[in-house]
Amino acid sequence: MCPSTVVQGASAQRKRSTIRRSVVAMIAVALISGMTAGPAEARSLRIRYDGNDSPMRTDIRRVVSDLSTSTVFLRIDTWQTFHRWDEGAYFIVRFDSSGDGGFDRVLEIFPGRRGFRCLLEESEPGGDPGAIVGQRRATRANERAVACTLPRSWFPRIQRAVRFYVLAAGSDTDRAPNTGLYRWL
Ligand SMILES: [Ca+2]
Ligand SMILES: [Ca+2]
Repeated sequence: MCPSTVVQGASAQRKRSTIRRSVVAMIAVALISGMTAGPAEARSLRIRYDGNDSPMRTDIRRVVSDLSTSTVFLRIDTWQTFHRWDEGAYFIVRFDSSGDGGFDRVLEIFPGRRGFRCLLEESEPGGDPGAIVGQRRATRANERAVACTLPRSWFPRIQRAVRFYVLAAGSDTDRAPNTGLYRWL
């Protein structure tokens, strides 16, 4: 065997073992990312639509909810753009989270000094706010949306039958849904 053949053979072997190592590394990465993405948290994205049915700038167009094992996400989309200083830039959400027919939490989304805030309060069965449970900064994906992400632990006990409604409040109001309550987060 001529020396150059030996050298070529050794280099081909090195190349093969490098490829093998890369393949093993790729499989490991795939497995790890699969493990993190695989048993993903149970989510429950729900989208509800409400008509252009009030003269308000903050007339509700869509209510999006998503419940995970650790958070309650609620987003309100409006038909028009709105800002903190607009009249009626104030939303109230009343929850019957334990599904027993009386309200137990009130969420107020209101304009703070630096942006919208999400204030969660306990509720009287009739819907009047009581003691403060917690407060978080709201997020805005665009000028027609405002959203709150709250710890699920702030709610007493979320049942599948959780019910709620959203109100845009100002000199006028828009309710979503127009009658009754949304079911399930
Ligand atoms: Ca509406
Ligand atoms: Ca409505």
